[in-house]
Amino acid sequence: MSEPSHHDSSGDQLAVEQSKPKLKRPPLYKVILLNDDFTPMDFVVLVLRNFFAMSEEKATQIMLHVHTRGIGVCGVYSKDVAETKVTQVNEFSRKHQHPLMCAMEEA
Ligand code: TYC
Repeated sequence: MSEPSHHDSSGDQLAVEQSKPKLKRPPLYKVILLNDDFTPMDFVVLVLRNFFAMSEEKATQIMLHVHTRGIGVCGVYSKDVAETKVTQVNEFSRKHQHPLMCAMEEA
């Protein structure tokens, strides 16, 4: 940014720093599921339907993607919403004694 010079009442020069407009959008986060060898496929589909509002078809497609590729994206959210989903899914999985892992990463 430029640094225009100003004069005060005594005539001395003052350097006035212009503030930069700070307009960055808040970051978004991908909520991801990780594959494991133990969680039943039906349970993963239930999680995707209940916590990510997916149809049976979409949930099955994402579950199979994670099963074959090892990782997959459930959705993209603000930081707060992503953190809540990760906590809810992991608590739900532990409650049902499954090792399913849900995590988040910046989109
Ligand atoms: N690999 C699991 C099985 O064969 C199914 C599974 C899919 C587990 C996706 C986790 O995120 C996952 N039962």
